[in-house]
Amino acid sequence: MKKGPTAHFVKGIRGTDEILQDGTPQIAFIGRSNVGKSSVINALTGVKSLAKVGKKPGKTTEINFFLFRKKFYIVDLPGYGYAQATPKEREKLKNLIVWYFSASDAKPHTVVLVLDAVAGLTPFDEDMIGILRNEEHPFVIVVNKIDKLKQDELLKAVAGIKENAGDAEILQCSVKTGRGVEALSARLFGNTR
Ligand SMILES: Nc1nc2c(ncn2[C@@H]2O[C@H](COP(=O)(O)OP(=O)(O)OP(=O)(O)O)[C@@H](O)[C@H]2O)c(=O)[nH]1
Ligand SMILES: [Mg+2]
Repeated sequence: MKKGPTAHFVKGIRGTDEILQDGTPQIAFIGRSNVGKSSVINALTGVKSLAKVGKKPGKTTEINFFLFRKKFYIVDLPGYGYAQATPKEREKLKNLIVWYFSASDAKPHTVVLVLDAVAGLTPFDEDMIGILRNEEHPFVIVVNKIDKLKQDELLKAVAGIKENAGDAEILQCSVKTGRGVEALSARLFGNTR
């Protein structure tokens, strides 16, 4: 028997929706625009074109829910800090993100804050960490695009992130080379299939 894909798109929301409270654990991905959130989601699920990659940044205006292995929602949130968006657009996206974490009925099982290894932790990310801590959402930091740094540069970058991220758990990966993706998958979803 041919097996279907392990993940599929369920819906995109812009406000309150019954999906937020249907009991399926939500693993929510957040981070600056272009850090590779969608790429990480596709690598974890093994479904190549599940979340749209590298189209126009800043165009994701909804909170997208994907059902994974029939038992998790992978939640792809819009990226923040997209420089080219108008202030009004940026404000709207920020409000949607803040709403999901602070005002909606969502209680994400784990929040995955994705960073770009080269850019490190930006003020936007520090604001986000503040919100996650305030709301007591469990989160992990994933440093993506580690293929872009030499080993000593990477060590320095991760040390810098650690310094400013308190005692947050930090994982590393590269979607390009595949390094760290299995470990991230095990951390987020266990090894259940
Ligand atoms: N070198 C390298 N490039 C990567 C990696 N992961 C993603 N990219 C590239 O980074 C760009 C942005 O990736 P996306 O997955 O679309 O980023 P995103 O965070 O979902 O962006 P938004 O949806 O705009 O918020 C694409 O061109 C990807 O191919 C990686 O590990 N290494
Ligand atoms: Mg994306």
